[in-house]
Amino acid sequence: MHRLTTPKFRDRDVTDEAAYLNRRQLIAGATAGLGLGLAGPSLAAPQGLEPNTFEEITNYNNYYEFGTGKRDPAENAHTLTTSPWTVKIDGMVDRPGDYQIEDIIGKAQIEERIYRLRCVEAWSMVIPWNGFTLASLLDRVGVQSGAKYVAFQTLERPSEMPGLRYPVLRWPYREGLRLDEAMHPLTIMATGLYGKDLPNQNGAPLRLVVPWKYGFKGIKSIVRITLQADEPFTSWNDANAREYGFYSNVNPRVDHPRWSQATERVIGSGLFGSRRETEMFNGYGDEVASLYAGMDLSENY
Ligand SMILES: Nc1nc2c(c(=O)[nH]1)N[C@H]1C(S)=C(S)[C@@H](COP(=O)(O)O)O[C@H]1N2
Ligand SMILES: [Mo]
Repeated sequence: MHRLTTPKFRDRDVTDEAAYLNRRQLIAGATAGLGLGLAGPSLAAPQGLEPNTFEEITNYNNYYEFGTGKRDPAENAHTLTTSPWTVKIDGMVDRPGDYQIEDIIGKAQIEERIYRLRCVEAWSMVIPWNGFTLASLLDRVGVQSGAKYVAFQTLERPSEMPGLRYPVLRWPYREGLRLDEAMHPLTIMATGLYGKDLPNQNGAPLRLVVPWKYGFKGIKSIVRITLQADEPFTSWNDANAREYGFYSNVNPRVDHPRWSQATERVIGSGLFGSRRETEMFNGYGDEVASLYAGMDLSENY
């Protein structure tokens, strides 16, 4: 079981680093000896995750409201006004309303979570997020019994988001989760990374992180959360349903129609070179596989 919180990662020193390298070598050696290779069970769950640098995490982004280039969000997102910021929480909840971001974050229990991020484009990073569980926010507003899904919406502000001029997606960017996925303890609302406020290009002031799903499910700069009975409209599914399913769980055995999902390019210089094998549920299968028991994951991609 990997660690959910890693309070020591920020003051990790040379000794920790050496111990970490040693452990990785031992694991690699053991699995090689058994003929299991890198996909062997010892490496199945993410452990000893080595975070990407702050530079990498904040300069290689997807945030199409600011342009489709990987550098566009870092160059353009500084124009985004993130204060004041209101999140409308509505639909099937006991306490709907327009919540101020200070109120949401102020009452939340902020934790650190080091998670893999696997983009559907077959690249990956490791990001040390700060945030709180979505479940804690949903508990606070009171989910009603008929609610089965959670819908999320990003800000749509053309004056500050140059990418909205291009009809790449049907704006605003929208995403959604099944209620049990939303309530899962691994699902967080991120408010920061590396102990700093979330940079705009990473989705300030509030973005979703669902580590076992492709990165596009992690909707940025959220202004609305709606509890509802029906499966939500989601932007990428709308743009191309065959390529982007509602579930979009990371799955090395279900290829994108235009490329393989078996491996991923590691941003930065990884210990084992620049590619690694993609893991089922991005390595979080022990925690989340039961959510999909009995489902055909190539049908429900
Ligand atoms: N509103 C919005 N959210 C978004 C996106 C986007 O274009 N717009 N891109 C998604 C994709 S494809 C990925 S891989 C992640 C990237 O998050 P990061 O830039 O913080 O690494 O954000 C996701 N959330
Ligand atoms: Mo992505």
